[in-house]
Amino acid sequence: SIKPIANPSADDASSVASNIKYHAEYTPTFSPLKFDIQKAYAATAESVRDNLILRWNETYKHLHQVNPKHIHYLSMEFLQGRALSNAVGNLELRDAYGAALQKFGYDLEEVYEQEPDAALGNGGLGRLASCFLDSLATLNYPAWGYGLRYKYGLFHQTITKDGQGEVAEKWLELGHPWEVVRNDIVYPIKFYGKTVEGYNGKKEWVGGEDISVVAYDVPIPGYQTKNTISLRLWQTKASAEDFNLDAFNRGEHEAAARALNNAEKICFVLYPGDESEEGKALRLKQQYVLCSASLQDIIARFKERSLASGGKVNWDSFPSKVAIQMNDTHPTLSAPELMRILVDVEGLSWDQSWQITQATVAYTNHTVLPEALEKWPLDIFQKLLPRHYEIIERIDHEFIEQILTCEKFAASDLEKRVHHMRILHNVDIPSDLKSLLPSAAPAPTPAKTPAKKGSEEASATAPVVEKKVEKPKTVRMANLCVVAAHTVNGVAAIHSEIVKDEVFNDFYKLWPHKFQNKTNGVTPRRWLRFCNPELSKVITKWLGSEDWVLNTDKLAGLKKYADDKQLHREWFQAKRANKIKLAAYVKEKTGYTISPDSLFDIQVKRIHEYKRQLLNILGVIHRYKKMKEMSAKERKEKFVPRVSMFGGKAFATYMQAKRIVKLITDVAATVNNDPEIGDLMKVIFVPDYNVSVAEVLIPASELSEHISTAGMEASGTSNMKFCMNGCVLIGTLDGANVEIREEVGEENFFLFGARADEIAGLREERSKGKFKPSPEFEAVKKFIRSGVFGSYDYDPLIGSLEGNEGFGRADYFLVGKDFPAYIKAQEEVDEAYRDMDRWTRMSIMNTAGSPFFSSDRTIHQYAQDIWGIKPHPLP
Ligand code: DL6
Repeated sequence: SIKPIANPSADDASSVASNIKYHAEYTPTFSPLKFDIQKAYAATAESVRDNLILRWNETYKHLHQVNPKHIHYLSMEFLQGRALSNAVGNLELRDAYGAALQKFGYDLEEVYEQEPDAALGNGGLGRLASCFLDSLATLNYPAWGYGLRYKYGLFHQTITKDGQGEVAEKWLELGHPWEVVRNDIVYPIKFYGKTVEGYNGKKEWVGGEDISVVAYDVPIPGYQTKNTISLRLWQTKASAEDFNLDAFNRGEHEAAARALNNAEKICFVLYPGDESEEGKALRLKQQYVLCSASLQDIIARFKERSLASGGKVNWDSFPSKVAIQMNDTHPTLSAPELMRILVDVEGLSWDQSWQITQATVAYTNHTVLPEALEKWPLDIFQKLLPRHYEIIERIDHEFIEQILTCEKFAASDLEKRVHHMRILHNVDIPSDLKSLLPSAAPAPTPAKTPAKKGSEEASATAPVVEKKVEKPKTVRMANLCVVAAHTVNGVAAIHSEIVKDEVFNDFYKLWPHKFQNKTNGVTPRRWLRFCNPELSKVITKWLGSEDWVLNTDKLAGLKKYADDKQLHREWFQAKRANKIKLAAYVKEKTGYTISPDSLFDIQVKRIHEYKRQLLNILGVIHRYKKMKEMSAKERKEKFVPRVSMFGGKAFATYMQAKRIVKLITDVAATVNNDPEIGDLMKVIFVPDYNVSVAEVLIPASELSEHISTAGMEASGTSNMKFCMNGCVLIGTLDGANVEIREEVGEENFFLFGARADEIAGLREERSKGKFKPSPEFEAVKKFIRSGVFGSYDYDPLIGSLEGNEGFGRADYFLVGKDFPAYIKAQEEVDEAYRDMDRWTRMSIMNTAGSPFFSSDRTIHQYAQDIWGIKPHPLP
């Protein structure tokens, strides 16, 4: 609704109000005739940004003077969410801005909601990067975040009767007040072309396609500090010279703008489809843009600061000033790009450059899924980045030599190890290294006696006509990361063990010192204090101060009141207020009515088979089926009223995940309209799950599901957010669940399912047909096939649980195996929820057990153990 402009001058009492007014008048993003809520948002955001820019400049000046070592966090994803509420919160200006907006007739919360999420990420990996920035700023560490500015984000998810649809995310459409375009920070980027030897014997990369990138800076404010750091997002562009005016005037409009379009499309979307060659090349271009632009920027600053402090550039000091963290394998090209700049541009020797590179870069692994460890087809790579290919070829060569001369490996399996560990895959071993292979030893002379026809020997000596199958040649980015990085870390204790014992076991044997664990964390500012003011108030009251926001350890102080009835009442009321808010949100977004008296059971995360949303919905179907078989009285006695909520995006080309979304929405349509069931059961799929939606869902949650096949979820971070907000978890012993359960106490966690060390054996059993599914599991599948939830063809989905022909590996994610244990654990949940005292105690113990999962703890550990950086607060 459009409200008439208030008369700000009449209320111009506070400086905040006058600043908002100033921005409304002098930076008119919208019509000057009205001060509607969108304009109120834009003016408020600009007013807050003024404040940030002041702090930002001071921080930069201070750090420029002191010139300490900085961490540079390179990530293809940053899931920032909304900035206004976070900045107002971190600057502790809530009261001031709330009162100022009241003068204009607006509510601060409503103004917050005008902001679209900066959704430059896919899931946990991107949100982790954003939590890390918040902690880095708050803890006064010198830091930069580097990413890409995707015009259309990942995608906006629509939910219709056909399941998930995808449309472009329009977060930039109305402008984004939180970024400052830095037209003075522009770097050239090259693709394709070839390498030539220059006059001095140096390699030069020439020809090809040239574009530029420009920086967009986003201020990241810390909490209770003036320190404000930068997230620098790169946007690709072509220059005006690349626009072919002659062609345009001839009417060849598309051709005239081709160079512009080619440059700009690199930053259109995150994770463009990569099935086609073009798609693969585009993704690799994106990764190179991120790495090259960031490296050029880091090096420019290093040189500037070295020269400013009076001396000349001392390259050996580079690692004492610069740490680079590669967030997963996407920024792997940082290592060869740093090598290229040092060797080709700065003229350093190969050996010196390699030492500097290795001392600078570190790698975080976020997945054990083999298909997610990136491999680039060698031909595409070589064509697009010819100089980097040469550099990688040399790194690979030196690495093979190291393996072949390493005493840690037995001679008998050296060749296998080389094949497994080297960076270039399915590429011949360089001829000069072949002599180092054990098989290069002269073969024993063959026996002279003629073999008998038909004997084994005969077939062994008969000429074999080998069918040559060309194996795809690839560049394995994870292997390059491990070779180049000084440190490799996993993101939860169990995951880091799997990284050492399985994913990179050979590398671990070679370099045990490289491997570390850094259990993930989440910022308690956004994920408790700001998103859950109701519960925060209660916590602050009982702990006697708000110190816990910075010193999360203090939350443990709640333990001693865990049985206090007064705290129980207040805790329950806070949760209930959040549940009422969520019920209104669900009504608005889905049209379904849910009761705040029900147990709110939530699973929100990317939709993936290993995360097993399928197990959850099969459990829901099992309940529904049981309810339908009972009388009204029986079902009321047996089941606690429950709302099962789901949210998350399925990757656009991941069909099985999209079928899971479709099944959930079909079940919702049936169950929610079944008059016999009423409030005893509701199923909700919350569309377009993102950070802001999470901020409504998580505070209202009572039970949350983290039910991945053990060993497959690297960590999970929503589990930490739920736990902080007093939600009880049901889950497998996977990722950070393991540590959460230890911290909150096993009686406050619903555990079920096979353990990680049992999975391989169970899969083997399954593939040999030895697994006998439970009758309940069979009945649920039959129920779906009977058409209760509509006529959609669920065979490809249900078939995957049975290993039907054409449907891939037989229940690879062991849904059938864990199903009975899951159902039992859910029955325990019902029982516990009937006893509200018990449940509230469990809820309190979850919040009290959450301090370890603050990203402040994680960042301190990275700073000390990996990056070697120290806090530098503004004086
Ligand atoms: O470390 C952040 C986050 C973990 O919490 C999740 O468990 C993990 O799945 C995610 N990893 C990725 C990487 N790609 N894949 N698959 O997103 O990282």
